[in-house]
Amino acid sequence: MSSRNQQLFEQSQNVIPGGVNSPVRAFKSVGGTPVFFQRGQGAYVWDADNKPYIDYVGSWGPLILGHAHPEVIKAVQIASENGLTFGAPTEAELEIAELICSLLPSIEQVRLVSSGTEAGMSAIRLARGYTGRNKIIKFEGCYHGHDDSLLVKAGSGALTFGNPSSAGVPQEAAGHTIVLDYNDISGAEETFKQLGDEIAAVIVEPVAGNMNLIKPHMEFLKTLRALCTQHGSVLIFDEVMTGFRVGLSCAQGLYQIQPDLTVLGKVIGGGMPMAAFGGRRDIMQCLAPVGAVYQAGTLSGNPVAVTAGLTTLKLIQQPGFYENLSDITRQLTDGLTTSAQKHGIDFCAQSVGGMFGLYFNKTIPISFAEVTACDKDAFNRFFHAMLSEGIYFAPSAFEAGFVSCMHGSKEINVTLDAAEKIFSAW
Ligand code: KE4
Repeated sequence: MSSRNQQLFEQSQNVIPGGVNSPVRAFKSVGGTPVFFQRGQGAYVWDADNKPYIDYVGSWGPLILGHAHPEVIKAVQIASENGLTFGAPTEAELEIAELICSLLPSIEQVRLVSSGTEAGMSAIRLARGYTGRNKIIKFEGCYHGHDDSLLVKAGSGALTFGNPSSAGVPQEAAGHTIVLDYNDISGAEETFKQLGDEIAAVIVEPVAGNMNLIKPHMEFLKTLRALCTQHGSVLIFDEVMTGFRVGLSCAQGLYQIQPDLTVLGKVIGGGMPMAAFGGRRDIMQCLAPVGAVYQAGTLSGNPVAVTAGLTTLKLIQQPGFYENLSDITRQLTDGLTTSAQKHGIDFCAQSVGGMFGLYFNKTIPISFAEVTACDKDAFNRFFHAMLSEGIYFAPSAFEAGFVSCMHGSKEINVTLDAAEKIFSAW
């Protein structure tokens, strides 16, 4: 008899394209039937057949406190009883804006929106409006949401402009975007040498998490900062994933690089639809209603999402929060690596704060080319074997994984025992 997951997936595909509301959920990369979840609590989720899993996706990053944290739920319940949205300013929006500005010195002003895509798209428009320039630079393998300007793949050569990476994106929209290689310092230097005063912005994931996890070379981020300063371009750190995930000061604090604009999402919404973009006051003042760059949103800063975010941002400030999160994440990556290598399997892993990457490869990849050369079939085999053991990793070899503060030694040991069982029979 087919599982409830299979029944629901078959039914969903009749009324929802691919049966999902976001492509990566469809398991296209790993194969098989996607898991429909009905409940989450702490480090655990339960599928439509009521099977429990230890969850290492956490809704792709927002759930740093785990599922249904009691303080977040309570705060959301109270906020909801006072009204779901007003389409008018609220004190809660002021409170979270002041909190974000206090936590990130690079952010002097911030605008709340409802998704990371909206935040990234708005930051690009703002940078273009501020500089009066059109060209932007992004990096192969980095994902900044599905705005036309950013759904772009590398052109034929480093200095040619991008081509759409999706149907429906006009060449005119993609044509202003240059796609370079992540961690390629000389490529960035050469591009700015040729086009520097035409570049409105560089947008980069300061730790890449959308081509599995790729750490930046220290010199890479420093070079981007120096080039943007030299040419009057806006350096945008897309911290939708790394924001308050890799540390309380985000990746910009970890690597001590001050961007001009920062894009945030995921953790700041605490599981509710909320994102933000912010940065230098002189740039942010170009935004309507003060400046000429238009940006708006019916549910931007709605009080329920803001309350979930505020509660989350308060709880992650607890002493030792990130030390513990980083430690438990490292226990996972080190344990998996030790187990796989003991059985002669080409496997390695790494983590930054509460996010991690798993690679079926001899060495840790440092570029898009290297990560795409990792053994995807081996990952898919591992993914499904672990899923059968009740361990839910991201359903793609090209995604990062996430740990919450509710993952403890018990969850890590159960995960490592399952991995040892799988690797010993590899
Ligand atoms: P959203 O529009 O999905 O809220 O955010 C887009 C986005 C922007 N910037 C970065 C660095 C991101 O990682 C994301 C979204 N991340 C993906 C996970 N790789 C979300 C999962 C999905 O697309 O369903």
